[in-house]
Amino acid sequence: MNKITINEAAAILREPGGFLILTHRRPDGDTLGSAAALCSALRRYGRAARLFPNDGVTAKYAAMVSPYMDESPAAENETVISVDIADTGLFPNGWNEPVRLAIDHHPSNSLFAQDTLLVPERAACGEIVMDLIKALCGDITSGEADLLYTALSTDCGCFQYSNTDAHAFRSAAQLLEAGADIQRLNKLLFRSSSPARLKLEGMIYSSLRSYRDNAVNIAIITRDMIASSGATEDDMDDIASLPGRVSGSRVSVTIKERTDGGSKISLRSTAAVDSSAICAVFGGGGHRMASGCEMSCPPEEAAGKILKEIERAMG
Ligand SMILES: [Mn+2]
Repeated sequence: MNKITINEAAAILREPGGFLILTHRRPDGDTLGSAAALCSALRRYGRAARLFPNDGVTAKYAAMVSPYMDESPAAENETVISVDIADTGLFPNGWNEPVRLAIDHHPSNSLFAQDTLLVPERAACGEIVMDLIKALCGDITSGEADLLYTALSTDCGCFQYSNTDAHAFRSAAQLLEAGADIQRLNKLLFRSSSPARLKLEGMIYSSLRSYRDNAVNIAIITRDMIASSGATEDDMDDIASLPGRVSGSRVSVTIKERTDGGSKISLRSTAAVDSSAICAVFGGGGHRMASGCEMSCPPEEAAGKILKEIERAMG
């Protein structure tokens, strides 16, 4: 209910007893890196701390969180802290209890916790946790720097998304000075993919359809392509950004065949084209530059329908 300051949040961390830290459903680098770094700092401070188990941790992040998530017995009187969780609907599977302190950067945070440290201008929750760790311990270890760099760099797309600001670069500089191994982490997080993902990307690129001098690009991902590449849900991360990589692309469409044969459609566009208005024609919606809709027809037919609306919108 209550919004609190960084010093008030640090005071909660100094309270006696153990700490249990929650990460959000379908966890990303920000929630996992922030939670693990906070857990490490609390242990350095002399507190029993652990991460609540999250069944959605992907292979990329398993090694960095396992020292904090596994083999960590429950302590007495645990204070529950959530990181990077905007609402109770995003709690990890198996958690339905109240939260003492929420640490978050989502402007939409519903203030579900007893106290909330909310800093919406931060690109990543990891930057808020970094300030908290400095308040609690006075410094950041190289292991914590690795975890916080993971949090920050993944939430701003390796300093490429529009949320990347001067503060994000300053945070990154501090983490580098604290010993973050950015060569290893950048390779792990941004410059490596599973063979299945690469195989699927190859199929997507080689079957891409381009219109209007490459201004409109449509990718179709069939169930056959997914099966023959061996790709799993873990391999589908940010797949909707692929057709927009064609130089000169203004509207890009990714159509994924659903298990029932229907189509799930993602649209990305430059600010000049309102992609949410195009998706609204088919009962979908979203943001001006990123939106989505569903159709019960197969992908080929869906491609024709969406192309017609894109042509109309572009004039
Ligand atoms: Mn985040």
